Amino acid sequence: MITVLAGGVGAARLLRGMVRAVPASDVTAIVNTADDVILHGLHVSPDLDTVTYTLAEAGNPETGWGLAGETWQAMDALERLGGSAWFRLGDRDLGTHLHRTGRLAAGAGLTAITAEITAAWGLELTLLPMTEDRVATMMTLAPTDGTRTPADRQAGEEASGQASREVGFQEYFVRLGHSVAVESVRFDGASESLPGPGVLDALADADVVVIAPSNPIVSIGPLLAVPGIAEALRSRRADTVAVSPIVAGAALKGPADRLMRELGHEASVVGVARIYRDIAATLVVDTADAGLAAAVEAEGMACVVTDTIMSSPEVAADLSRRILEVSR
Ligand code: FO1
Repeated sequence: MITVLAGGVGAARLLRGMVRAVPASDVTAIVNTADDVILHGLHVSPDLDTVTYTLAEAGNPETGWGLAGETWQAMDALERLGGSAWFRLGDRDLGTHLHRTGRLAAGAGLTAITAEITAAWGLELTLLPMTEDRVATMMTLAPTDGTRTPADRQAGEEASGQASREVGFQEYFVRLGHSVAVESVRFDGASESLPGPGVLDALADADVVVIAPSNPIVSIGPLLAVPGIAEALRSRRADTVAVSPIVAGAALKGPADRLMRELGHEASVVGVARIYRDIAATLVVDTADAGLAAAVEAEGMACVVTDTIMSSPEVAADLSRRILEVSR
């Protein structure tokens, strides 16, 4: 069995390749749920849905999230009523959230509900929510008066009266378009959460564990914050392979590079190695970073250089095969 630690878009692209390299029934993805959000009374699980729709070949290829060919009648009706529609929920996507919310209200767990949804889409891989408990990524935004040092920041806040403020992940990522500097990130509820059903078994029983090229801070970070998961990974570090989401110092999509810098990490494959070296023995980097392979190895990880830009499912399948070769 291959177990993949997954966030949203980057992980979905890798999984699309993985199920072309090995039977989908051999693949289990442990998926971040700290992006989940309750909107209009509905429980939305963006990373679970992004992986589901992408693997079902029904995802919106432009955005990477939501369904292709969506209509927006419900959002338009909501706006007419003065409701907030900044988080775009398409008419068909709403069916997923109606089902999930109704089943949760009936007492079903998120893992069983996710299995119902993947079965309905005819998927054979297993998606496991990292936990069934509430964990929410919260972003503390840096004061906008541009102060940088803690002392200046303290003075700045007193002077401008602008305390740094905390917002939910989707408000940061979507409403603010992740265009604001972040001072700190926390995963509310993580320390009290339990790994979801099947999660620790999926880590213990896997022939290889792959950390997908998702955002190390806000997609993989929450997984590692669920008690038990990081420990399980450390115990099998030797056959765990991480794929860098940073290529030539930048994220292919989303704010991973900026977030890493704002939180004191180096936004490079070396910075990624420092984050993952305790839980994975190998880091896969893109050919653009071949010159940094020695620097990655100096951080204590083996470094594999290959094409990691998954421009097509076939490239993702080649990357998956390379990952599985390395881990043997
Ligand atoms: N991302 C956006 O940038 N804008 C949106 O309006 C938006 C809506 C949305 C609806 C359902 C869903 O499953 C994902 C959605 N996303 C949207 C992506 C979402 O913010 C994800 O959390 C990110 O892709 C990070 O994983």
